[in-house]
Amino acid sequence: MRKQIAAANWKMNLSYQQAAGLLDELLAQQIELAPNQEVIFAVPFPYLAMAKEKVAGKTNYFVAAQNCSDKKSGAYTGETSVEQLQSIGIGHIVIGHSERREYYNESNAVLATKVDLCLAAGVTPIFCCGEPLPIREAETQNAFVQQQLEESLFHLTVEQVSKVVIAYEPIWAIGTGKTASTQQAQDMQQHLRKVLADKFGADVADGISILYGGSVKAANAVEIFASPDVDGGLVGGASLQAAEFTAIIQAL
Ligand code: G2H
Repeated sequence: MRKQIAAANWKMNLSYQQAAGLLDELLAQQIELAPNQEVIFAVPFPYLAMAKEKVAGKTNYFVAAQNCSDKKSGAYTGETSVEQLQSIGIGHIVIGHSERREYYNESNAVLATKVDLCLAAGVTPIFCCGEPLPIREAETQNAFVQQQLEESLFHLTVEQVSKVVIAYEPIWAIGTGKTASTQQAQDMQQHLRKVLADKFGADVADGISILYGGSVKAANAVEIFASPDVDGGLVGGASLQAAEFTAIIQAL
């Protein structure tokens, strides 16, 4: 059975005190997770250790970094390596969020390197993909997102790709209040699973969790998560409010 995941992406929001308070409030809900359900908090770097401490002992709750360096180690001022993150117990890293691709020019090739570094360190990459509005309007979104997968994931072995979580996030639906329709999300995610099946085999593709991201909130999570190829969500804005994110977890 595929993992169903509610992943919070806090981006560059919240003070340390606000972040600690939000985690306290959320974890106080004692939301019971089924064995195949996971909750992941992708928090700013300075809060990783604090967040790790708060989720310690809570089954199926994890903390993720929002990014990592594409270099293994060395003289790269201001960067943080996968191995450094792994050494403080971080087991998940968000790779290739559209904001990284757009504002920091992260290419499919660079993201392939980051995925490799994660897998070499035993860290799960949450690999983000998705098309901008002009591509959606030109109705070429399937080929565009397929190419992102081909260029960043297709060099992996079957064993390696089985450890990747994918998040499909149509850029036109991120932080805009616009959500892809349930059918649009399902259609793309079904397409991606077929692309993965053609390359790696149906069994492998069936085991890979594909999350949807882009203005997921309490009011739409149940419907979006109900689609057969949507295995949860990567949630930005709505993950900053305890009640909203609690409802999203409960929608898994
Ligand atoms: C997409 C998403 C979280 P939001 O970036 O990754 O953000 O839910 O605010 O659209």
